[in-house]
Amino acid sequence: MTTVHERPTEHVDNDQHPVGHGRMLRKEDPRFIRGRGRYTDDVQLPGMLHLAILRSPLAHARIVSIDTSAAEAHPRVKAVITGAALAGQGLAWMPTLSNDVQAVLATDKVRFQGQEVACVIAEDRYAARDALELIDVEYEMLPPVIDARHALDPDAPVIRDDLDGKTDNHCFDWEAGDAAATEAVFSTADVVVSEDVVYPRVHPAPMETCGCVADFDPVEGRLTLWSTTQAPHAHRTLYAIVAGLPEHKIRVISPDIGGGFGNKVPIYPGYVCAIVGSIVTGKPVKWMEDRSENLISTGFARDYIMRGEIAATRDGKILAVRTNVLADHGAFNGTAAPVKFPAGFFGVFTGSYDLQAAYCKMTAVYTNKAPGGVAYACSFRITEAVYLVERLVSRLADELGQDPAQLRLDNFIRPDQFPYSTPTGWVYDSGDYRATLREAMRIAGYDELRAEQARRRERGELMGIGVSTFTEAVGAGPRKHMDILGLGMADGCDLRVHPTGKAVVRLSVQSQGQGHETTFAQIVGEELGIPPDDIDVVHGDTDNTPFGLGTYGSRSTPVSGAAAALVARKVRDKARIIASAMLEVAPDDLEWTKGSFQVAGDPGKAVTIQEIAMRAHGAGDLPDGIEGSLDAQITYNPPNLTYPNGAYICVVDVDPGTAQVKVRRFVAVDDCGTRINPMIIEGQVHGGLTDGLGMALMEIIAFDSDGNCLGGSLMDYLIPTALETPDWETGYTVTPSPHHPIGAKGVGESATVGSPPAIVNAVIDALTPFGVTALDMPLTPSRVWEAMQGHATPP
Ligand code: MCN
Ligand code: CUM
Repeated sequence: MTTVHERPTEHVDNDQHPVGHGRMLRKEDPRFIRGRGRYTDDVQLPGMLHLAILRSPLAHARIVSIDTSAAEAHPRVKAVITGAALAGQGLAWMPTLSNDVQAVLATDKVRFQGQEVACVIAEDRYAARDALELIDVEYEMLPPVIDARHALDPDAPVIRDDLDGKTDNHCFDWEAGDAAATEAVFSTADVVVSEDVVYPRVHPAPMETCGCVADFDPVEGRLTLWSTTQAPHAHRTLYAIVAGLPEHKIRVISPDIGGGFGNKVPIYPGYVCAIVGSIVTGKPVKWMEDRSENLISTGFARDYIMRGEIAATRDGKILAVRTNVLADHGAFNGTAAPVKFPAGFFGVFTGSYDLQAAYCKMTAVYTNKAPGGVAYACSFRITEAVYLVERLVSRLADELGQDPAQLRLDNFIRPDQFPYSTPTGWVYDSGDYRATLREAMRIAGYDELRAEQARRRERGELMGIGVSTFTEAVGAGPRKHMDILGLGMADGCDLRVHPTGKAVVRLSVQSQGQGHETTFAQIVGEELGIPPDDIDVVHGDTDNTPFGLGTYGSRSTPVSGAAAALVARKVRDKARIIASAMLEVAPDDLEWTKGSFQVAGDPGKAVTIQEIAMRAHGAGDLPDGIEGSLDAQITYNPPNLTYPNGAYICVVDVDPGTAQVKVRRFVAVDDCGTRINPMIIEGQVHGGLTDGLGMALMEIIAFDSDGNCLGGSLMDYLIPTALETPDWETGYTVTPSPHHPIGAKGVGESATVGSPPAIVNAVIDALTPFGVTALDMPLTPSRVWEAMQGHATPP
């Protein structure tokens, strides 16, 4: 049972003014609950073959030779493909979403354990796997670079010697803010607190692993690809460029997806191998990775080593934040981030605070680990930024002897300061941060919790209270600032209204579990007065949806949600003209009440949207300029991102004997502007909080010094179960986005961003009697125990 406290006083209550049926049950759930979902692995085509990938057992090694003859002789094997074979077609390397290149199949060297070396295509999945054992690869081991801190050492082996003239493991530098102005503030500040913070490498570990079915029709020259992708249109364009096929000959279908969490944004070598395999064999080819392959080779998240500093006055006015980051990008820069944002949106590390100055310097390096970096509900690296600043602010509160909630209340950007320009160049749209934190404090009973903590400390019990507050920047993005590989980040939306008034809306984003088939029907239903059940949502198929950049960075509601509202308004404008002809009055004399136009002052004279739709398709003349339908299409280019915020309070108990951390209570108050479906929002928040709990307490992709991945199964890579997960308590405030047509902001990643610092702050608070001031995730019993003994172990 989850307690849901939600009755803020000073804000609109979205449960009373829902968007198109508010808390309606999810339209997609009947098919999921009854086992009728259709996932990539459910696709079965006549004559379909199966592909398996041979992966490197070593983190860094030169390939001396590959002998595939025994595998080729296997009676059920149809083809064996190596990097050398791909190189002949110019396909051994592919572009990544960050303007780097990545090996499809290794030709020269392997650069991380689990890297793709060769693939087998066979009549069934088992034969393909068996034949992998028959491939003989001779490697010459090279010393690996595992610790990013040593990647730039002068004697470090060069990982990317494939890049022209590359003599080190430097990937990129990035900076934001004003170094001199920040130094000026720091040099005169009363108090400066600094901390080294590691956000370890974690993995999104979606329930469904990655895979695809490639079907190349040599007669039509047409490729159909069912694939686990969060961005089918962007992927299609990339395939078109790489394969030299025209886009209209490529159809990418992203069917039901069992969780993405950013893991399904990159293009993986397996997709390319399956496409090549289908072209080579003339048959459809399926590739589905297993759990270990997913964990060791696909897009990871985080891996930031950060040094943070915060400057303040003695009485608690926060003045500036400064940070230096070492980013571990693995062997290839496979991050998916807008081109001008190589560090994602880490630039929002100034948090929700009104600062005089801020500066960040970042160095990204290559290491012998899997590529990726942007995944796991990260809001493009805002997770790392929020974690850093929220650790610093709590640390500062300790240093000043102030309450961490009060220090935040005193330093927030005030409502009258919006739109607020941050020292690192973002323009926050709206928020009432104090109201949000006060609501969290009210639900938690903050003052009583502090009193209880004092009583328990007397008794030697280790109770901790952690606070975190955050501002996210979601909804990438204005196309003049943001693109991925040159593709501007706008979204299309098509709306068709059938003669009987039923509608179909086609989106360029698609759901991996977020409930788009419901919420987008609600948006259109609200705008047109059509019941959401009468509106079908089509997504995830490039042949049947308008171009757009896909679902990640919680951009669907901010960008495509706006597109859906505006395309519906376009339909309504057309409907008004037809209604004016039907009612024989001027269009301006009509009033729109949800679902119908009526003559002003004469409510008896009205036509419903369904009647208008029938008229639009009916016999006889239509008003000038109206074609025979209500259909409309738009492309929406957002003027700014949206900036949701939240305030989280966590209560933990640490067992003094075993150092086990138990999250006793967790209060999350989120503000995502206008709330479309409060039930879906709660689901998103519950899931995100559980992600955050996992990262804070147990998840880590670790490596030994040889580069062996120690997190290659769910026995080693721990994720939370119902046993560790507390009853989440959620609440909300509503500060609509001023530039979004319905005032909605994104929410899909908020809780993952905001919860880890609340939990870590709570554990450090609990350990105050031991003088612990810093501790890195994951807070496993052994690590907490070490801290209690006075020495923290580095991750
Ligand atoms: N919503 C709403 N009112 C708002 C904001 C959102 O009702 N004011 C609803 C939306 O209509 C949508 C859902 O909440 O149904 C999430 O919306 P949004 O915040 O726009 O995020 P996206 O739809 O773009 O989803 C992406 C986001 C990301 S980037 C990750 S990572 C993540 C997340 O969603 N992956 C998920 N949540 C996930 N949830 C599931 N079940 N599976 C994933 O893979
Ligand atoms: Cu960064 S995980 Mo989501 O953006 O798909």
